[in-house]
Amino acid sequence: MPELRAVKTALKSQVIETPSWGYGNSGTRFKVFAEPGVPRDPFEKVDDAAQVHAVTGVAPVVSLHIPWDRVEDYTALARHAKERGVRLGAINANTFQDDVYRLGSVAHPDPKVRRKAVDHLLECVDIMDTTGSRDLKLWFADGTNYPGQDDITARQDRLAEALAEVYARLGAEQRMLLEYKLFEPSFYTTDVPDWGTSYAHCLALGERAQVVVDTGHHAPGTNIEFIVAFLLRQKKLGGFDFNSRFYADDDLMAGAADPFQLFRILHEVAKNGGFAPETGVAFLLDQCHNIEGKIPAVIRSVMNVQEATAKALLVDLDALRAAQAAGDVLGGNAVLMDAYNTDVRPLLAEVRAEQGLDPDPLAAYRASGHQQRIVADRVGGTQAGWGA
Ligand code: AOS
Ligand code: ZN
Ligand code: ZN
Repeated sequence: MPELRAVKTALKSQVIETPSWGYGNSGTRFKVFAEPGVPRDPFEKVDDAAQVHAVTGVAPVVSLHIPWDRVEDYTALARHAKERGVRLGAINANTFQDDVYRLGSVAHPDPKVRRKAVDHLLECVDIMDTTGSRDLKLWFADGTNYPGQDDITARQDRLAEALAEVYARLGAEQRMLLEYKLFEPSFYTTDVPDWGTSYAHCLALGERAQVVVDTGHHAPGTNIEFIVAFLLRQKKLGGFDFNSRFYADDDLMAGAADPFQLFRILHEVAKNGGFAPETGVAFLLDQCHNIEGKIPAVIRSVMNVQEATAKALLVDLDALRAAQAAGDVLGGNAVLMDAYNTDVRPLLAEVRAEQGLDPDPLAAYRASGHQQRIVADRVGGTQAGWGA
């Protein structure tokens, strides 16, 4: 059995990065329901992220999205984060919301549009230099809607050229994380549709280019844990965008739709050393909270990731390997299910108490008075997400 003290230590040192855009208003293309008290600027988003960290103890990093989080002075924003007990994490680029990107960004047929897109990515690296961020996170909406609209191979060439220019600009400690997505907003071809395409580009670029697995970006039934295991083995797993999906890129709370899938994914991470900081796997949330309270939803998501992590760390790997070596199919499966079926909530409550935290982060947040304060103080919050 895994040693309980080691499990607790691993749980205490877990780092979950929360997304600035998860704290703002968002919605579907049908309606954005505004929530009172949402942040009016990136400083207030950082304030909300700090609240999540204050009650969970494992969310000390907030990732930014440029231009949604564009500020005059990034040093001031980084300092503000530090004062609040958190730090700035991945810089997410945005090459999808300007009119010129109708036919794509880095893979656009027009070199002038490609230049604008690459310049934006280079600007994001400048920002990373100031904020001390390690990761440039790239997701491209690029693709086509109709057969014949553009040349698939030429688009790959343009994409590769753009990525190479940006990769060359990275500092020695910085990484490029390339996200893939099956479809949407392009419906016929997407230029980075799957982990294989992302992996191939990252391989060509170099060791500081790695793949991001957004759990919502796959076809139904895809075995995501296989992808995770494969990428870890190849040292190409840069990180996760955690969220839940029922149908497409739903961006619901991580661990809500399929906690068993999250456990299976994190089991591969645990088994293959992915929680060790030196492996560099970033554990981000990429979520939008359309109808639920935003800060409590982020807290719940962090707790869901913690619960799945605890279960993954409780897998008896010795027993698992023994069963596998003996060809004991049901035995191996039982080892995994035993861990998954363990109620880890008392363990996590204990871990939090040992960290000087309230065992119940949601109750702690409710008692903090932060929600009442922001509703009273903040008027005219910003809309996070598409089109913001
Ligand atoms: C888009 O579908 C991707 O999941 C992005 O990672 C995300 O939603 C956001 O744009 C951050 O870049
Ligand atoms: Zn994502
Ligand atoms: Zn997405």
